[in-house]
Amino acid sequence: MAQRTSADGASALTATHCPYCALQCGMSLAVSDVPAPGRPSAPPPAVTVTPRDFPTNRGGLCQKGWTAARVLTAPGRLMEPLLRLARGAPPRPVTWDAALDHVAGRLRQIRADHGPDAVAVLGGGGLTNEKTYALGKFARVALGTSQIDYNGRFCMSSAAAAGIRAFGLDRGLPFPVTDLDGADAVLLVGANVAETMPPFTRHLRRAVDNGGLVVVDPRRTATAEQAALHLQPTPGTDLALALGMLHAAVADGHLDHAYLAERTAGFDEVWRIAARWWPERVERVTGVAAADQRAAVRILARADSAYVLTARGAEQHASGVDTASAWINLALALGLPGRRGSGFGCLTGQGNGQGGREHGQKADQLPGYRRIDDPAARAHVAEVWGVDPAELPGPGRSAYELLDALGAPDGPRALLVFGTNVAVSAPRAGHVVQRLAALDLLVVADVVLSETAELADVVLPVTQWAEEEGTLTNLEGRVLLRRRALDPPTGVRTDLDVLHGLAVRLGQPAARFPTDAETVFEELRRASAGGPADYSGVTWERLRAGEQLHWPVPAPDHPGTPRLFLDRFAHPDGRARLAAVDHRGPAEPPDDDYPLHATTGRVLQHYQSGAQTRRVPELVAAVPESFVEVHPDTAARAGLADGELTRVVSRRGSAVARVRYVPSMRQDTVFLPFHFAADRRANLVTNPALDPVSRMPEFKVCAVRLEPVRAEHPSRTPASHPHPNFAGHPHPDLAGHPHPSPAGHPHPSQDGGTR
Ligand SMILES: Nc1nc2c(c(=O)[nH]1)N[C@H]1C(S)=C(S)[C@@H](COP(=O)(O)OP(=O)(O)OC[C@H]3O[C@@H](n4cnc5c(=O)[nH]c(N)nc54)[C@H](O)[C@@H]3O)O[C@H]1N2
Ligand SMILES: Nc1nc2c(c(=O)[nH]1)N[C@H]1C(S)=C(S)[C@@H](COP(=O)(O)OP(=O)(O)OC[C@H]3O[C@@H](n4cnc5c(=O)[nH]c(N)nc54)[C@H](O)[C@@H]3O)O[C@H]1N2
Ligand code: SF4
Ligand SMILES: [Mo]
Repeated sequence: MAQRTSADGASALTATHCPYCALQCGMSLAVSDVPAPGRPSAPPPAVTVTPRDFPTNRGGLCQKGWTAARVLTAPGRLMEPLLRLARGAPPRPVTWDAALDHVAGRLRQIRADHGPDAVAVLGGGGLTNEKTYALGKFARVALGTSQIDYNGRFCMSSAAAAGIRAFGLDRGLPFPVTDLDGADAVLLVGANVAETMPPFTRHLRRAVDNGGLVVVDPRRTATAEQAALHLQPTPGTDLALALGMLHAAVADGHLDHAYLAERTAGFDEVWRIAARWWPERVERVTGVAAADQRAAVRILARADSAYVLTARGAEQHASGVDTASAWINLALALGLPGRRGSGFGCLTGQGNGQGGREHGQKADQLPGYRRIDDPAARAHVAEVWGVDPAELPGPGRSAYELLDALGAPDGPRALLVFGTNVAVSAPRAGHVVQRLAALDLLVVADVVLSETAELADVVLPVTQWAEEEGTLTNLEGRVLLRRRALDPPTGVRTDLDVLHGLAVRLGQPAARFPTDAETVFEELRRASAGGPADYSGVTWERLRAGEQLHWPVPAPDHPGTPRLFLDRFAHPDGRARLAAVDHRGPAEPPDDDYPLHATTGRVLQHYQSGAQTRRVPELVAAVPESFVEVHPDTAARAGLADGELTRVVSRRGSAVARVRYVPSMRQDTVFLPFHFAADRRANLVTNPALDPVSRMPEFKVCAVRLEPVRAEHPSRTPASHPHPNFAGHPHPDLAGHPHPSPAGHPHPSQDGGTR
């Protein structure tokens, strides 16, 4: 463990990483005024963040990173377990024993009455590798349930499925981020890195200076502003665009014939489809000029070093897997993947979005990126776990299908949530909140009273980030050690402690669920050995020594694998596969009642559901409330002035947002950030249409109309009132859930101290 403070309490530096996104920027934490253990009245520690030079961030941090330490002492930080004995009753603080006894007792009863699959678990891609691993094991072994999935289903599932289909293996970037420094050309598809990973743009400088950055985004984002060429398609038409660009590559003589012959299979079937998508036809479907399609291909084809990178704009669609495949096809046709200085990658989002999809919290998966329906994988993992392979459940429901089934006759009756705030971040969130309310038992482990925790019967306060140790795997497949910088507040426990406490109460041997993260990692090494994501050669010793280890690392003396696929792809014959995919438009096309496309995404200052960043005063001040970006003519047609409140209405529900005139918007499209709560939730309108393979919901396009909000109530920002819907704006999905933030529980709005 890192030495944190000197005896006199002066600050000491801990080298660690940011708590938020997958770039995992290096930072140092200085801690002073550490309160003595057991003295809760002592002043909270002052923690200062300074950037640290690390390859992904090169000494840069975004505003979220700079202010990350605020969440450690945020007003409303959970300090003690809360228990609600009846729906509608206020939750009361209880001891850990009382909380865990209650949860274990209810779980035993529900399992006895309805069977093991009546208990479900949801995890998150922000959890460390150790937590992810322990959560998957806890679900399969201690609960015996198949019903576990995680929020990465909403994030990387389409990219992962397309990557496995094409390359036989899914590692978001199969090369180090720093390889991009030498790129002459980069095609960014549905990625707004200037806001979602600001320090990442340092690696694009050469491409930008060369006139080689091409951005595909329906909006003119801060990223698109830096591009030599911005292709601005209608949301949900990327697949057609990729086919048009492939057509242009063939027609204009840019195919890499030798590479296609030596390293790939499937081009002929793909061409049979792409032949029908000539650029002028694609222009009519996407709105992207044929000449721009050709110019974009030319930029990539002429560069010595070129990359194609996708992110959520391309992938969060009901056709997300095929769309990602179509962009991979283009990269393969140009001969980019698996070559030094060129490549294809998808930008993983969450802090541990990569490791989080490898170690068994996904419905169809066992540790080491193994499949739960593979008998050899079951035998290997069961042996590490000391159980009979026959006892391991099979695959369960995907995240949205799981949420949709809660409380249904054949669905789960209890749900344990670790590290996701689905009441805000799941599609069709109004319906999801109704399903949560239909449960017999909702348990949420979190660091703050998130909107999901507000609905829970039992809330378990856990340690965060700088208060604990653990490993994460960043967007380039590099395993990192996050160090502990300060003691947690008295009264909170780690997620590993929580799982241990519950497992023991459910009759498991105590040693099967260790609470020490390094001990868990030692077991993860063995469980992952021989799997696609092999961590068996990674040790905390090597990480402490600063070794740069990209998986697979199959032996303790193996140097790691910074670049995959240089010699062969991971399919048995070593060849990459082009996938014969065809365009299909958005699941919900606009019509007379809902004439506009709505798309959703992120702003620089907020993270995800906002559970963390809406508690940081600087970030709230920068973006205090939800807005909707609209072309001025579109807004005028709906009778809306700039700055006015509007209701964005879809077939699922409506979200309130302030109109922002953006002249560069497409007239047929509006954009909403999804970071805000209550009646400002973008996900009240989104469409849960799922991709048939990845089960990814269509977050990035649905049909809406804009309506004025008549009697405008006095502007209430999340800072001054976090629950606008409880203030005289009842919302159907909250019926029966009176204000769940009772007096006596610290709440941002009740603590003027930091505002
Ligand atoms: N500030 C901030 N940074 C974050 C996060 C955060 O919440 N806030 N979250 C992290 C996580 S988990 C993730 S997954 C990443 C996400 O990182 P990004 O994928 O970069 O973020 P998004 O804003 O979701 O989507 C990117 C862009 O897709 C565009 N888009 C919408 N529809 C389409 C379409 O049909 N086609 C194309 N080509 N583009 C489309 C949107 O206009 C948007 O600008 O960010 C990570 N970093
Ligand atoms: N409309 C729309 N919706 C989207 C998206 C979109 O682009 N548009 N993007 C989707 C994507 S890509 C993602 S990744 C999801 C993210 O959405 P969420 O999964 O809701 O993400 P967070 O807000 O990061 O939620 C993490 C929660 O875990 C808590 N937490 C943090 N650390 C820990 C820990 O160590 N242990 C425990 N127990 N809890 C912890 C945080 O306080 C927070 O409440 O949203 C998806 N939803
Ligand atoms: S880019 Fe991501 S990892 Fe870096 S400081 Fe910002 S949120 Fe943290
Ligand atoms: Mo994500």
